[in-house]
Amino acid sequence: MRMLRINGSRLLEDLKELGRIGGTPDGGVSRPAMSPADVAGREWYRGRVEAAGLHFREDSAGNLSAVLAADDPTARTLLTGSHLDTVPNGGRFDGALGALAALEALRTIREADLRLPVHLEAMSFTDEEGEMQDLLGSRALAGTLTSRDLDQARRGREELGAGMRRLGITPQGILAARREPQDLVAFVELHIEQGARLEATGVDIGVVTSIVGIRSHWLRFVGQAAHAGTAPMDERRDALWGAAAFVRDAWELVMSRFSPGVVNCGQIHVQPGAFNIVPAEVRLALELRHGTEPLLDEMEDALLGLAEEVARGHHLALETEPAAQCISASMNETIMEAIEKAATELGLRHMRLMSFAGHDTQAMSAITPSGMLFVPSVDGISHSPSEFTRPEDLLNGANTLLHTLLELVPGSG
Ligand code: HGY
Ligand code: MN
Ligand code: MN
Repeated sequence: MRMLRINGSRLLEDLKELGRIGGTPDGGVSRPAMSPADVAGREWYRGRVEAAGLHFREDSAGNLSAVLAADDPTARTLLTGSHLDTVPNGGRFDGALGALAALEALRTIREADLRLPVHLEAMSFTDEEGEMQDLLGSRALAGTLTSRDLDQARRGREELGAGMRRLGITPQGILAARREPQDLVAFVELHIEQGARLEATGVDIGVVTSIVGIRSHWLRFVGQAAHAGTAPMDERRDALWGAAAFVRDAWELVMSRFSPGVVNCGQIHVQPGAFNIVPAEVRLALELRHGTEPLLDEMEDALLGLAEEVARGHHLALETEPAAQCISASMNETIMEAIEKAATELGLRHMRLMSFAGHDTQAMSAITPSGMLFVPSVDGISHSPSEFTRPEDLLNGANTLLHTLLELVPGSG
């Protein structure tokens, strides 16, 4: 089995084909979860699974998978995979690499006619990127998603409802998608690093030790609409002036007190929204990340306290609304060692590192031993059309995933 390798040209061709679905003129891709482009990507994936002679499965949360069944129907399942959905105008490798390399690993094992004592299942999880709810599909599979999470869908219940109808899923189905832990062996995910540490250190494979916790809120700064010409500057209750002051102060707070934690305000909506009206209301997306829950608690309190203070100082009202969150997670030592062994046998340099990107693996670690491996991102760029990973790194990652899975098959050692 040591000499087994994936079919590199087939994987690269799959990545190219999938990248055309929702492809953007600047070489990026836009397949936000539950969008028509996402539906097209899912249909394409189903075709590839069936063309490979693998069993296609879709659960009640819309998680898709390819299954290579063991001869023994009572066998447990070794899971791998990632996600097909993307951020708006994102890159061609975030999620796609892990989902398609997992499919390629199953195809390779099937073609080698290896009879394993476990079912192998390559997943593609619903809405990893949190278009509606962070890690929606993997948290549903792990049984940690709640109806409150669905109520807090980032695009609101109406758009969530339309998206669910597009996928043919229901809230009840999503909340019933939990798998039994005793049926599972482990979960392993291949992903691009989305940062620059591997590239900077000349290392081929990143072995993830832990994954960041993420929290998010909608902040609503409320002032008073007024005439942009006649209202005296010192009497204005300008919601955007306050929100802008908060963004600036939040940056400084996190940089000075919570590094390496991070904060981001990725969306802002101004009402009424006209050149000549002083903004009455601003809705601001606040996201914060840190390595542990206690640090996140401290950071969240400090940021929400800052928002209150800035609102007061600008004579504004403030409303906060939790939006989505996912809990930080430590990776399983046995799986980290299996990744390191696979990389070493393939002659690849590897290093352990933390992930400040969120991943399905952190959701899966709630239900089964989970681990994750990275390949380098050129210039550390991701969530951008410029996201790129060299073909040899893509194939190194896929072969390391293949041999990690074989390493984790019970009795294979
Ligand atoms: O936002 C993230 O970290 C991930 O790409 N969903
Ligand atoms: Mn991802
Ligand atoms: Mn992403």
